[in-house]
Amino acid sequence: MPLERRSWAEPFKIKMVEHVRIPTREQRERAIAEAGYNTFLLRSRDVYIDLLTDSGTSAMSDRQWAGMMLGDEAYAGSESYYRLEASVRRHYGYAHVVPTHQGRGAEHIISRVLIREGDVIPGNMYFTTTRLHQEMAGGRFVDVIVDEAHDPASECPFKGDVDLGKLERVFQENPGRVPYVSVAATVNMAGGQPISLANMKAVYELARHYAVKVILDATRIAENAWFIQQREPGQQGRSVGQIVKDLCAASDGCTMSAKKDPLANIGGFLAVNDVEVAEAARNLLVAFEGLHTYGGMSGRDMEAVAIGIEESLQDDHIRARIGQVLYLGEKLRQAGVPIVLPIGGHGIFLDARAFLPQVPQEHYPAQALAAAIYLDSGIRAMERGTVSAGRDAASGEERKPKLELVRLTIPRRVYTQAHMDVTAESVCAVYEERDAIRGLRMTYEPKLLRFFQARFEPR
Ligand code: P71
Repeated sequence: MPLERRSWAEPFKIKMVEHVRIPTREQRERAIAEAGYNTFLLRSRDVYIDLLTDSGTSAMSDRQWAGMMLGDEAYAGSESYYRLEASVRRHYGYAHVVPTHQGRGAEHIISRVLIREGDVIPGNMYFTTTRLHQEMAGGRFVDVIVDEAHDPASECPFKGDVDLGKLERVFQENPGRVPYVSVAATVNMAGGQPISLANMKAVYELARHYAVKVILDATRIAENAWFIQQREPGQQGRSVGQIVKDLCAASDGCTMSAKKDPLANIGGFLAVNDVEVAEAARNLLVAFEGLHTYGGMSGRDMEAVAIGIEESLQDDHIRARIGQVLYLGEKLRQAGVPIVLPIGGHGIFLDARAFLPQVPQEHYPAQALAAAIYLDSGIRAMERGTVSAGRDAASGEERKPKLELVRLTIPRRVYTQAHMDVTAESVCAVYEERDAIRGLRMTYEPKLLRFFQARFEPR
């Protein structure tokens, strides 16, 4: 039954609740000023509906909590590690599993193992931590995503696809200098947009032809698989789990942040098929993460991830998860609010350039819009524009991304439809008052991943 015709409902009922405070206008004004107009610097007690991220913010199931009690906290050879390993092998199909404390731990390790100084890593749009680790290992990231991905209004169903022409050019221009293709499913910075299975397979074929590996960022792969099931010819009637396995089979390994799809509050892993890569990764692991049977996670964390993986691949779960995102997105679209289309997997991305055409990019329109939404209602969103893009590693110039976005990210299994209604009402109210919103000036700029701790003041 298509999502458009029948309403979705959560395939669970609620067993425990956490109260939230609704800050007053006065409290919000003080809080955002104290946070330097950066939503990352707000205290969560000052937030009403927290749509900063879907990372580590999911509600765990009773089964996951029960698993936590069974965690084996042995330093070496934990049973919980072996359960995690079995779950990863079974559901994603890779041979070797290297646990890490979270996604960027896996990115750090794989980047150090595979990248040499001067290497080039093509990928379907950058992600902040992924690119940083590639650069810190001496590599340079090159964007080879299809052009449609950079156009918020394009309704292309697979905006996460790699442009095979661009990819082949990178291979030809850098012989011997491309260690792997970095493919994400879904593509976070493009708006949670999926890559098609056909494109994933074509990338793998082309890379194999040039003897280049493919490393998949599987952080939101279940959401990607859902879009494939809904949109890709020949994929209807196949389960999300089957499609996930096919996507993984078209790669040599993956990095995973278990804080997203796998429904855990912390955790991650690197999984690969090549035993030598796995051994090299495990050697570095003991220096940076921990022993190869925990990698920075406690036994109970590994249990939560192992069970969460299984739950994340159930069709009724993913249908409700994306159904909720779609519900919010449709409300905003119908109200004429400019958002990235098609509506993505993990959140709604407001097009801040179209929303605030009076604010030039140097005045950080997306940062200003996120602050304005918080002021209106206590809802916390995240800037995904110039501040996130940072500076070019070589020239030191500010990067000017085509996409200047504000992400309203929906945690999994946490908020109700009424919370989505309140969110839509707040964004619409800000949209009505948009002419009064001015840009920001940066007053403090950290060197690495500046968006986390940068401070601003109103212009
Ligand atoms: C998100 C996050 C968390 C985050 C990271 C950096 C800046 C702001 C927020 C994390 C991802 C991700 C993808 C596709 C790898 C990581 C790193 N996303 N790949 O979207 O989305 O995983 O956070 O577990 O280290 O809010 P990690």
